[in-house]
Amino acid sequence: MKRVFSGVQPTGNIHIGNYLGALRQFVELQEDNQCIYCIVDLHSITVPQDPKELRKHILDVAALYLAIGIDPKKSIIFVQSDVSGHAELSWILTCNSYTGELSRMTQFKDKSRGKESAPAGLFTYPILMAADILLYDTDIVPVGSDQKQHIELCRDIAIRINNTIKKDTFVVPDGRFLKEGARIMALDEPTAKMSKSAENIHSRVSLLDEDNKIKKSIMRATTDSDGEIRFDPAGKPGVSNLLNIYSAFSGKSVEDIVAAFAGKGYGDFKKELVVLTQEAMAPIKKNFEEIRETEELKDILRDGAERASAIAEKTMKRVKNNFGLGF
Ligand code: AQP
Repeated sequence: MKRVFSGVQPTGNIHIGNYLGALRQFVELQEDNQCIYCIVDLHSITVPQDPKELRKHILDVAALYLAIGIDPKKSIIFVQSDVSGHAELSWILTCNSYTGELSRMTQFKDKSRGKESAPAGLFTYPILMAADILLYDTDIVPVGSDQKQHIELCRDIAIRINNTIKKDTFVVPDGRFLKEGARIMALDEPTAKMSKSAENIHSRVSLLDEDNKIKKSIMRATTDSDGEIRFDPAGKPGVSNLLNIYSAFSGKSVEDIVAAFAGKGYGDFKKELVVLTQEAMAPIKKNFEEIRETEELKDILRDGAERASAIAEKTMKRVKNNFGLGF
C-alpha cells in the first residue's frame, strides 16, 4: 500500500478549486492507499488569524472532509498542531534548505509583495509543508497544480539530506495532479487562480454556498464577446475555465462538452453548469450540516492525532538518529 498525505488550510471559504484540484482526489485515493489528511492550522497563521474564527474553521474543514466522503475508518484525519513532529522536523529541514531556493517560490513573491514586514513564516512555510509530507514517509501528495513548485522543493530537500546525511532518511514523494481541475481560475478574473481570500465573493463558488449564490456567481462569470464555446485557455480564459469546471463535475471530456454546445450561447452553457454545480454541492452541504455540530467530529480528530503521532514519532526517531541529535 502506498502512503498518501495532503492538507487544507482552515482559512474559510473552501471553494470548488480546492475541491476539484485536491479534495476530490482524497476520496478516490482512500480506497487503495493508506491516506493521511491533515488540517494544516500552522500554515494558516503565516497571515494573522482571529483565534475564535480559526478554531471554527478547523472544525469546518474537518466536517467538510467527512462530508465529501473521507471515511475516518479508512483514512487518518487530524489537525497539524496536534502532532508536534511537524514543527520539529520543519526546523531540521530549515537548516538544510537554501535561502536562494526559498526566494524563488512564486507564492512567497505574490503574497509578500516585496514588503520588509512580510512575516518570516510566509518565507519558510514551504519547508513546513515539506516537513508535513516527509514526516509520514509519504509516497503520493494529491494537490492542485499551484503546489507543483513546493512539491519540487520538498523532493529536493529530501534528496539532498539522503545524499549528505544518510541514504533512506526520507522517502522521496511524488505530487499527484489531475488533468481537469488542477487549476481552477477565478470566475471574475480568469487569469488569476480561484482563491479563498479574494475580496469578491463572486470570484469563487464555495462548497457551502446556497443555490442562489452559486447561480449568481456562475451567471456573472467573465467570458468574452466572441460568443463561441471553445477551449482556448490563452485566448478565451473565462470560457475555458468554465469548460474545465463542467468537465470535472460531469466526468465528460472538454471535446464532448464543446460538441454538445455547438451553436448554443454562453447563457445556455452557464445555466447547465449552474445545475451541475448545485447538484454536486447539495449532498456535501447536507452531510456537512449533519456532521458539523456532533461530538463525534472532535473524537475523530483526537483519534486521528493519536494515529498520526504514532507514525510521526517513528520517523522523528529515525531522522534524529541519522542527524546525531539527542542521545
Ligand atoms: N484554484 C485552485 N484550483 C485547483 N486547486 C486549488 N487549490 C487551491 N486553489 C486551487 C488546492 O487546494 C488545496 C488546499 O489549498 P490550501 O487550503 O492549502 O491553500 P491555498 O492554496 O492557499 O488556497 P487558496 O484558495 O489559494 O487560498 P488563498 O486565499 O490563501 O490564496 C491545495 O492542494 C491546493 O493546491
